[in-house]
Amino acid sequence: MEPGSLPFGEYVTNDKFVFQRIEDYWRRHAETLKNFNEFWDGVASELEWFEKWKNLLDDSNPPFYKWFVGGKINLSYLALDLNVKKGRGNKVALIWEGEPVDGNGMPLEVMRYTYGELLREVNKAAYVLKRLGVGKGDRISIYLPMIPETIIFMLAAWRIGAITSVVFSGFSAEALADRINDAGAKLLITADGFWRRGKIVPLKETADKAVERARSVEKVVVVKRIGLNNVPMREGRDYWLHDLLREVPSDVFVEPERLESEHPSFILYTSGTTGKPKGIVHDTGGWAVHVYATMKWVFDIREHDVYWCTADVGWVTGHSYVVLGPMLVGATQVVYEGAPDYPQPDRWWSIIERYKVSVFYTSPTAIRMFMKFGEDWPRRHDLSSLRIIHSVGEPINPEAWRWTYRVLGNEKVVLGSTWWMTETGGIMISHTPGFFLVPMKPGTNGPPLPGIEADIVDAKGESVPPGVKGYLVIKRPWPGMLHGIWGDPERYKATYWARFPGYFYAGDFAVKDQDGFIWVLGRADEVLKVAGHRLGTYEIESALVGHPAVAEAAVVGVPDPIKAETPVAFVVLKQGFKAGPELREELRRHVRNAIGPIAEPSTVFFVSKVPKTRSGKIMRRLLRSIALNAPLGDVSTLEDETSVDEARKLFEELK
Ligand code: 6R9
Repeated sequence: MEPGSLPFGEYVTNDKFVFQRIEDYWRRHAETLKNFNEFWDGVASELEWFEKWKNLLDDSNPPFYKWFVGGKINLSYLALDLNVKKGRGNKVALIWEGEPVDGNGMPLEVMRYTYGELLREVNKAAYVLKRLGVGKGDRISIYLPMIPETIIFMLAAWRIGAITSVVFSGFSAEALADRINDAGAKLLITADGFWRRGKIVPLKETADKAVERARSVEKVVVVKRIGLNNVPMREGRDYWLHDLLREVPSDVFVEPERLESEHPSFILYTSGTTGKPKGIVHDTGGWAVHVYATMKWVFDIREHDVYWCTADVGWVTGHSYVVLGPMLVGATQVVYEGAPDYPQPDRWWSIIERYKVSVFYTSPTAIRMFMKFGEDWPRRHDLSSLRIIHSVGEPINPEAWRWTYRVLGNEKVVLGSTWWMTETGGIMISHTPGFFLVPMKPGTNGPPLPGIEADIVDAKGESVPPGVKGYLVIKRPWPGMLHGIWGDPERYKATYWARFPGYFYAGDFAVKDQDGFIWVLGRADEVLKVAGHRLGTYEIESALVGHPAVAEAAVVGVPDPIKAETPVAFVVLKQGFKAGPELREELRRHVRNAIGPIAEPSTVFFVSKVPKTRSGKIMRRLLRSIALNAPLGDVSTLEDETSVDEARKLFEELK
């Protein structure tokens, strides 16, 4: 979406919801900002605290803000004990479906956990963690697929005040080792393997390679997901979870720790523009308040809803809106193992039909893939239970919005695109059917949430008028905000708070429309969103340079019809190495092994130079133009124009 002339986007409403006037939303929104402290105080008071906070927001040492100072809280208590106390002990909290199916396409493994059962499982897991020597403030790395144990161990860790560092199960051994080392995790939890598209992914093998390089790990807990034979277990270091559980008293109760609001609950590594991924740190109380509020406002969860967020727990969406969010509001949720298009492109639609999913949270990439498969697949299923659908991870193009609204939503749903990021901890800009719903527009993110002050500014930090593209900033602290980068306070300041002093810099380009709705256009920096997954070009370049044949590498993102963006690499070889299809494949494989399949460049171009500015910076804009065969624009700062011509020539030949 490029901002054209105003107004952009038609209004869409339907008679299933009450759509209110946009002016009235802004009036309510202004009140929340005017009475900022009272507003968030009221929201936070809906949660149960062991001790109430003394100071709602300590902003005496910006940007090191502290929320709900003096408050004591526990996420596992809120997610489980409290629901049981409120009479939801027999309500299903989690429906899990494995990938393998029978001859009729029905899942062979379905597990249901009530809130009562989940509380028992989490107590057992917390007991296991304690027995293994894990305590408050210790970091544990979790390298697990989408299975109930992943959720159980995250909640168990938060019960005892341990800090989780979940690493996406699609990441490589190297990426896992880096994250373990940075966090200084003493325990790793992994599984023998998992199913994806009919194949077993042998996770423990990869975990073992990582642990060889991860000095801090003392013990490894292995979940038997598949029942693989010959899983190498190292005596004294590796433990099967089922063996550990055998020693746990069946009625064990582990007292939830009364944690300070600012106690870190998780570290999640995410890509930036330079260097290795940053460990984004989130607190306990502020995160809980933000996630709880957005579950109500954005997803409008009611007692009988069945909620399904398709994100993997390896990403922030899985943290906030799979593990914690649904449980804070006592919802029933679906979690699945596998892939959207396996064994057939209607796996998701069969899940929605089978469990009568009513609130659905997914990604534009998935939607675009389903559009390609055609309407027949969803039409074979009864999707009439759906009432709210939101997407996340990247901009949703208006065509994908319209397809979803018509084909999945039967024009009777609220359909939005929620903007937020790992750093924000929770949704920041969205339509809010559970608060105050304004008309939809295909492709917009909508207005900032209540209590959130977002704006779009120019390079000087001045607010820009509607229709003008600028940088998205958050002008005030918010409860779910990050609490720094693990072990690197200077980088925290420099990355987020230095560009526009006093404002949080998101790194996105955005534009406002005439109604004040925000349309996020994409990253303003060298961060890629490949199928919604966040990757730094720098990370991929480092991986390439790690190959013996590569002298220099430049990576750019180019548009892709399904994944939104895909990495393309330009590589300068060392002397003595010969460019060719074999080396190209080897380099792609090399990146796959170094980071993970999501980072694999779609193409590698061999060039003799990488275009650079006179000050030595790679001219990515130029490479992108070359890869897209678009006009080059201003090349006056180029050090050596021949490299542009050369890259362009090569691109022409290789297309
Ligand atoms: C939650 C998540 C953050 C980046 C963010 C932006 C993009 C996320 C979006 C969106 C347009 C949306 N992004 N949601 N862009 N519309 N609804 O994705 O976190 O992985 O940290 O990525 O994703 O570019 O800056 P994370």
